Amino acid sequence: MVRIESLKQRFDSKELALTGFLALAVSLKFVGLNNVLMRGSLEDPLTLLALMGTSLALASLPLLLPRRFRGAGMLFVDFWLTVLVWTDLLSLRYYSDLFTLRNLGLGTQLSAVADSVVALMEPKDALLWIDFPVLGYLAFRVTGRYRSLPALDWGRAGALLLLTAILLVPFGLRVQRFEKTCPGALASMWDRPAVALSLGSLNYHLADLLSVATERFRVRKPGTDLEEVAGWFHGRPGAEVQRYHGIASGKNLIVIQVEALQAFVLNRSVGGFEITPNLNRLARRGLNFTETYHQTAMGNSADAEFLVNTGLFPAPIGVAYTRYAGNEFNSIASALKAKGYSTIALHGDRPGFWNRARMYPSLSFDRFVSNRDFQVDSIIGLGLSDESFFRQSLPILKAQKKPFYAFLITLSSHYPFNMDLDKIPELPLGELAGTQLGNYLRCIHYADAQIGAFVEGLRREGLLDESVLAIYGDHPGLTVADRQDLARFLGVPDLSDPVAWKKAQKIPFIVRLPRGRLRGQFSLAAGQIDIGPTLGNLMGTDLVTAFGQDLLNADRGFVVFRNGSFLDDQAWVLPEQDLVYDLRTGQSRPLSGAPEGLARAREKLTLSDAILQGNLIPKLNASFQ
Ligand code: GP9
Ligand code: MN
Repeated sequence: MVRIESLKQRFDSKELALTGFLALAVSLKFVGLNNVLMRGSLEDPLTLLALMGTSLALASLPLLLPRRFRGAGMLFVDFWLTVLVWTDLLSLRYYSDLFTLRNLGLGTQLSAVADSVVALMEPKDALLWIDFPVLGYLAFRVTGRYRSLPALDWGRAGALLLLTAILLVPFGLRVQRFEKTCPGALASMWDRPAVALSLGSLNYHLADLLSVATERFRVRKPGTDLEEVAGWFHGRPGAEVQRYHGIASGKNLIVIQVEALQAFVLNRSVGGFEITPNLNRLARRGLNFTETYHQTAMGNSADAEFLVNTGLFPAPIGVAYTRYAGNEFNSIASALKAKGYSTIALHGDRPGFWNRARMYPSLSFDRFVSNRDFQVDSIIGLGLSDESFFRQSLPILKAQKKPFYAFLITLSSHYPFNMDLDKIPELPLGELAGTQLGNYLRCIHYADAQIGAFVEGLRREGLLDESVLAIYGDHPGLTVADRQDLARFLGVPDLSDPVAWKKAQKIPFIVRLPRGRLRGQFSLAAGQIDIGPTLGNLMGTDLVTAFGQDLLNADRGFVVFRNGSFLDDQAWVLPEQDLVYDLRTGQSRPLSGAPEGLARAREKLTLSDAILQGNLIPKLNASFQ
């Protein structure tokens, strides 16, 4: 009783009412934002409670200030949270994405967008500010009369901090539930609007803030300095001494990253139907790297793009596309731009997904054609159907300034492979009908047909023989849940041993040179990180800061994975598990001492991480001059 009395004395009821007003105004703005993202997206009571709790917690913070600054503090909170909502709205209109603190470093891109910011504003945005003069007036009335600066009141501060902590409990519970249903989603932030739909838009920002603020505690500094990284690259032989260097110099480069494409589908039939007739033909008549592994980590599609385009490893924590879009990069596009190429990326999803709209300029793409530019006339799953995507990409490439580098990312064969199946042709699947594997085969068959039509279109337009065409899969689509079905389909007794499963997850990597020049099967172990150097060599450029190798000149495969495991043509080493697998027999044995390759694998990862964390590419480039 005594305590409550003493607390009562410490809080002015008018100030509390003002705090409530501010919290309500802030809540309404973020509720409105959530409704712009998706109507009814706050139906979940915990999400709504978390949004209101956080609003009230933020609105209470000015009460910690000396009396006479409290009104100004409230205006400060209101102002910046309103700016935040407005920035989100503009960002949604421009990028279909939300603001993130991580993109604050993208100054150069901001200046490009600055002109259009005003154009993005709408008269109704003024509604966001109507509470501001009201709050200003009331705050002046309530706190303007205070003159003195009382000594710090610990009881009051303690009560307020306790209240804030309690108000943030729903946020914590909501995050916990989200992490259960979508593990790793907060660290990867693959789709910020989706996170905001789950957590509530205000709490998305809180999660973003916490993630940025705690980053330096989570990221271990690689302790590698510029000289060490530069020394590593300087010690390598230059590309010009390599075979086939520049064999396709001056030609266009068209790279297709195919969603969830695994290698086992190639040259395989179901019910007498070839699953991927078009990829099979391309593989037969071109360069086919049959032992290619995906090296993606948390960033799935985005990591695949990153590995291929930069020759760097995915980020050790989080996702390079969302965390390091402000860095400078050497990339296939930057190397080809230096030779006078125009560069373009095309994808049928929202531009903000995986932060692509911010990342592509950093990867030196001149233009990004997304679902905002395509006519979205048919949708499968996450976005524009592959059929429409390729149909509309063809005239864009035809009109593109030559020579060009075009990077196309497909979408329709996305997990869980059952979205809009009615729009995808049937396959005689037999007992696989209706299973995830069966649906996967249908999606891949569909994607293959669209690639086939695109290749024919390129031929018709006279582009095919003027271009190098490269196709690869971004990451596996099937999961361990499909293992038994897959084993039956492949006619093998079991896929539960790690080597068999690892091999079942291989991805295709196929290259067609103009007029089908160069063909052959290559069975050295390869990774996505090798794709850039291999294509770079054919195009007559050098990706000077790539960690992969040109597969046409390598005599040994060496593939390092983000988790520190690595493989060559004989063995797969898992240092964390203290195991080596023989890739031919599948037999394992414990590691005895440091295996060959361990130091090299670690070194590559450490140096790549140092480049990302230190934004070292500009300095490295200077060291090459
Ligand atoms: C989204 C698409 C899918 O645009 O690239 O990404 P994923 O979920 O495979 O990382
Ligand atoms: Mn993908």
